[in-house]
Amino acid sequence: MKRVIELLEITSELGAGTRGAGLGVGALKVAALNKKSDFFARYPSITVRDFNEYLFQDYTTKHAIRIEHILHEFVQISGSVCSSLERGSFPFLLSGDHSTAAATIAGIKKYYPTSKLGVIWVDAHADFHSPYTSPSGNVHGMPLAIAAQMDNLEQKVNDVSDETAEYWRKLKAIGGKEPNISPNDIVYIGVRDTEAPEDYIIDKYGVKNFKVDEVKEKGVDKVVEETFNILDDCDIIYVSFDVDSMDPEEISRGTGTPVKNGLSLVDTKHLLNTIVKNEKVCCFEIVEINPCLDDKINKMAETAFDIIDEVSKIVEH
Ligand SMILES: [Mn+2]
Repeated sequence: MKRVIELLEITSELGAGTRGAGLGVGALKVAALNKKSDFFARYPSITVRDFNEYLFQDYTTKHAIRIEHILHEFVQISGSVCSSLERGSFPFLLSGDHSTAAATIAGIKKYYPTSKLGVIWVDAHADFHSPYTSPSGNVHGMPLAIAAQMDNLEQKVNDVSDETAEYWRKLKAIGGKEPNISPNDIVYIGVRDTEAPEDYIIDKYGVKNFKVDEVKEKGVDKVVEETFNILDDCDIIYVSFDVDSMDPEEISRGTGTPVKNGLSLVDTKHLLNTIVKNEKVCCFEIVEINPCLDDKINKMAETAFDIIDEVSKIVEH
């Protein structure tokens, strides 16, 4: 079946610890204009309401910062993703911080409640924290724990307030009672900055992580082949691309939490282009472009734009 892209523009940055990820979509548009690309004219686009106005207010939930407003935002995003799928479209999300991926997953499962959903997570981070384990309290480190309904109390380091616990329960329940994904149906690519509680989950469930060196040694084609073998019993697949998976020295530091020794641009393009060729891929999301932190003017967004321009054409091929 032909996949028809619908862009979802998500400007929320409530889950990030550094300000500016909400400007990622704007930075992509500037890149598109300067490159005289028709990308934003090529596809219909929907803007999802953000709740960034709450950034100007204090928060009370330090182990899951602004979680009550993130919950509101999740309702909007999951609804938009589900509606897009209902229209027969391929939701292509241009997002701010990575917390929203949990809402995207919830939206996919809302439309495909009985399908087994696999997740390809291209990122420097495992994003498997909960309020009970997070060192920062930033929810952009928690989307996979939300989607898999994982508290990881065995590795608890924080005493979480009743208020936080209540919102955390609601956040995990987005999309239904059952977890939206199983940890076994996640494949990481490029993850290289994790904390002990995340390593515990990765080891416990045997989550595969194709590290940067493994990608270099094996080559992208082999990595993609093995990724789809691991996810062989999944009916549909969601691809989540955090730009911090890429090497900050080669590309730019225009992202909230850059980590050295990342994927090269050549490998990243080859990787994503090959992954989205697979017809099981039903949704793509790019996150964490932060032009305020860019040390090379708008290089991160320009690079990210080149990537999504190619990926989008392959999706619709
Ligand atoms: Mn991430």
